[in-house]
Amino acid sequence: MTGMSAAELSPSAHIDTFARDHLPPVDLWPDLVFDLPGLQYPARLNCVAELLDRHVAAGRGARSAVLGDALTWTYAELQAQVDRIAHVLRADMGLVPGNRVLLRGANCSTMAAAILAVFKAGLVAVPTMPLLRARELGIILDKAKVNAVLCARSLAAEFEQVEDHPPVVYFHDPGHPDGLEARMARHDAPFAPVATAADDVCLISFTSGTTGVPKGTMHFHRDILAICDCFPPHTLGARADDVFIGTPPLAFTFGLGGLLLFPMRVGAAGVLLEKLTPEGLLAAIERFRATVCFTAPTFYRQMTPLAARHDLRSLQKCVSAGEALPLATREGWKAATGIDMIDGIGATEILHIFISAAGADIRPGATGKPVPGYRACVLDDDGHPVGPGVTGRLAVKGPTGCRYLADERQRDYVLDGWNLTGDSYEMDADGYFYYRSRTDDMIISAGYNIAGAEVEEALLRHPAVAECGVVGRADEERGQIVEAHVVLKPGHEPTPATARMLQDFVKAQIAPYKYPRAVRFTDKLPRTETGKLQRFKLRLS
Ligand code: 3UK
Repeated sequence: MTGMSAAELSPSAHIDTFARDHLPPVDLWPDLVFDLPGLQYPARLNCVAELLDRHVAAGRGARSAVLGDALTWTYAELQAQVDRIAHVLRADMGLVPGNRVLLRGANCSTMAAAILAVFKAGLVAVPTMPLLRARELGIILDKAKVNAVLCARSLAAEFEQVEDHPPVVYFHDPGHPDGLEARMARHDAPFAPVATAADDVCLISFTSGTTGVPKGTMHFHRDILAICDCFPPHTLGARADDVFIGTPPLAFTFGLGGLLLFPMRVGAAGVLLEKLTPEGLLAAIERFRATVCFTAPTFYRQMTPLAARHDLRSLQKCVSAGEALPLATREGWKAATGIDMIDGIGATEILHIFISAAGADIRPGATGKPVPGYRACVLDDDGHPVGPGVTGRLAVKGPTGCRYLADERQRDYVLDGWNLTGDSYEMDADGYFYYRSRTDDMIISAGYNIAGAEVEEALLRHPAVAECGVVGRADEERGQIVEAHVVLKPGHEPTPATARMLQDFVKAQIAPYKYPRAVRFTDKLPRTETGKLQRFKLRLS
C-alpha cells in the first residue's frame, strides 16, 4: 500500500467531515508501508472494538485493565464506563461522528475511558496536556474546530479563562447534576462501536512544539492498532500478564501508547497515576508489582539514587524515550536495578517508537535499529541517502506517518515519501542508528560541528553532575561557543573551580575543542511536561 491516494481512502463514517477535509494533499503524505504481517487491517475498523470489546467477548472481561490509586477496573468494567461516556457524548451532548472532543485531565481511569469513548463513538479525540494555559488551549480549540470538551474539574479555572469556548462537561465532579459522573449514571445500555473506516481520523495530537503555533497531527483508527502491532510485540515483547506503569501524560502519544493502548492490545493492565515524582513512581512500581516502565531519561536519572530503597523485583523492562538516553544514565540505572533500558525514538507525527532495541540487541550509545514495520535511513542536505559513518538527517517510513492538520509545515516534515524527524543521526555498518542532535541544535563553533548531546553525555559521567543541558551561545569570534548549564549533586559547590574541573573532565573524554567554554550553574533545568529539555530557554537565559 505504498503511495496510497485520497481516492483510495475508504468511505468515511464521519457525518462531520472536517478531519478528512483538512488532511494534507495526498502528494504531500509520507509513503505508508504495510509489509509486516499483522498490519493487514480491514477497511472498516473501530480501534476500541479491537482493544476493548474483543477481550470482553472472548471471556477476558474479569482481567484487570486499568489500575489507579483508588480503584481497579476490569476490562468489563472499563467497557461499561466507556459505553456510558459514549452515550453521554452522543445522546446528551448531541455530538455526531467526526466531531472533535477536546480532553483535559491528568492521567487517571476517567481520562482513559473518555479517550476510548471518543474513539468508540466515531468522534475525534484532541487530548491536551494538563499544564496548558488558556491562550494555548484557545489556539488548539480554534485549529481543530473543537465541538465539545471533557475536562477534569480541577482544571476548570484555567479552562474558564478561554473566551468563547465550546460546551464543556466536567469530570471528577460527582455531586454536580451536569457533571460527567451524574450523566454517566443515567446510561447503562451497551454502546455499539461506530463502524468507522480504518482510515477515519480518530486522534488529533498536538505537538509539544517549543516555537511557533502547535501542529496538530492526525491519526487514523488503523494507526492506533499499527503502533500496538510494531514496537510492543517485536521489540518490547509485551505480554498479557504485564503491568505497565510510567509518567508520560495520556495526552502525549508516548503515554497514550505505553500506558493505555499497548497494555490493552495484549489484554494486560496499565497503571494510571497523577503527577508522579521519581520517589512516587518507584513506590508505585513496588505497590502495583509493575513489570514494564515508560518514562523519560531525566526521570530514570532522578530515580537511580533512590532505587535501592524499593523492592523493584517485579520490574523487567524499562523504556526510555522523549530525548536522547546518555550512556551514563543507562549505566547508572543498570547498576541500580540490573535492567538494561530499551531506548526508543518516537515522534508525535509518527505516533510512537520507530527505532529501538531490547535485550541482546542493545548496543550502548545507539538508539537501535528500525522497529519491525518501519524502515529508516540517513539523508544528506540534497536528500540522498548516505552510508555508514556519515551524519545526516534521519528519515523514516512505516505504517504510520505525518499528516498535519491544515499546516504548511507538512512540506518540511515529508520529503520524497520519507518522514524527516528533524534529528541528526548516523548509521553504522550493522544498521544501528546513533543520535547526534536535533538538526537545528547542532552547535557550530569556529567551523566545527558540535552535538550538544555528546558534551552532555561527557558531563553526566562526572560524579558531581546531576543534570545538564548544552547549547550554543552566540560569540563574535567563534560564531558560537559551547555553553553548559549544570545542576550539581548535593555536596558540590557552584564555584569557578568546579567549572574548571568539569571543563577539564570533558576535555579528557572527548575531542578537546568540544569542551564547554562557558559553564553556568543552576538549580533546575527548564523542561516540558513530556520531560524534554527546553534548549531555547537555556539560550535565552
Ligand atoms: C526526540 C529522541 C533521541 C527526537 C515520542 C516516544 O518524543 C516523542 O515525540 P515528540 O513529538 O518529539 C519527537 C522528538 O523527540 N526524541 C524522542 N525520543 C528520542 N531523541 N533519542 C530518543 N530515544 O528529537 C524526536 O524527533 O514530543 C517518543 C513515543 C511517542 C512520542 N511522541
